[in-house]
Amino acid sequence: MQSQLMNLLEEAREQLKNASTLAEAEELRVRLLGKKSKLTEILRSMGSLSPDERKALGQAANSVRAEIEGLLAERLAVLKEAQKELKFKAERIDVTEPGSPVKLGAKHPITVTIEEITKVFMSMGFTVTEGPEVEDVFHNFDALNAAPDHPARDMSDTFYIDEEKLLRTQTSTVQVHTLLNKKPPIKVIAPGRCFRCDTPDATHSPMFHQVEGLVVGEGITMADLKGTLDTFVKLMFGPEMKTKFRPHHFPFTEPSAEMDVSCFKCGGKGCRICKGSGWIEILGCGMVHPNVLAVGGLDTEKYTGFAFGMGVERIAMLKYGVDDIRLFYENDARFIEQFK
Ligand code: 2U9
Repeated sequence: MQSQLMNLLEEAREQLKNASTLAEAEELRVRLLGKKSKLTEILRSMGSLSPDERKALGQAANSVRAEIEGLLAERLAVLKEAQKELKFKAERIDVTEPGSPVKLGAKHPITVTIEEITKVFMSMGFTVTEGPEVEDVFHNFDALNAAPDHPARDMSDTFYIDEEKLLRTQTSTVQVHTLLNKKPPIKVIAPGRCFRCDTPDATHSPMFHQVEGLVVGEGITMADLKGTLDTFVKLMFGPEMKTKFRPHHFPFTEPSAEMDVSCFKCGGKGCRICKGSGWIEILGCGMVHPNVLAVGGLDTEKYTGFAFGMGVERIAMLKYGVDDIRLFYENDARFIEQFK
């Protein structure tokens, strides 16, 4: 039995040396020291021995067990260390590596254009006002002197939410709020989104942006309108720019005009952009109709005013040479990036 124990120890030493994973070592623990192990078997068979023999064999078996346990612990420690090393190797990171580059966005050209327009008007003493995109028939049409049968009121031109509510078709609604809530002198611009039932094409979009302006006070004349808008053009596009006013019609202004500027591209000689005329239309304007001033409860003998409106997309297209309005809404980073 003593020699059996020695063999057992040798076998254990050999097997433990070959155990290459923690799982294998665990398996060996069960096999070498567990209830069904040879060692347990030897200890169980000691019943038939004399007390002296039993004592001697018991001591020998216990020291073999202790030795195997020691070997096992040693092997486990080695394997655990190796496993840790492997884990560290797999998780190794090079902290000196440069970070991945972050792709930076850019301000949208419509935002840039609105900011530029706003900056110019603020330098001339205008304040900026905003209002809701969901409006009512009163603020969008009635208050702006649109006849009951005006075509813009039609369902095919305006997005109605219900009989009364609609998506504003122009930011004039904001100045109507101003007229109702503030006393003259009034000098405001209203930038914002507008909505019209238009089928998208190169120059139309059902959602677009406007900047509109309103000036009301005592003794305001067409000369103030012309001077303000001419100054705006020179500050916005350059001192060499010329302006020209052509008669037009809007329900909310009387008289009304459209303003042309000398062509951005050819400077007035005539080119493809200005269709040979040397001029480009950039905004509409006029003296505020007395019916509109009366909505704000103003004495139309005492107060006069002028107003103007421009399409931001149109200005951005002319300024940056963009030939299709739809490019502004496609969110293609390659397009937006060019305006950095
Ligand atoms: C009030 C009174 C009058 C705003 C004005 C225009 C002329 C105009 C168009 C330009 C191109 C709209 O974006 S566009 O389609 N706008 O021509 N807008 S005068 O007149 C007002 C506004 C508010 C209380």
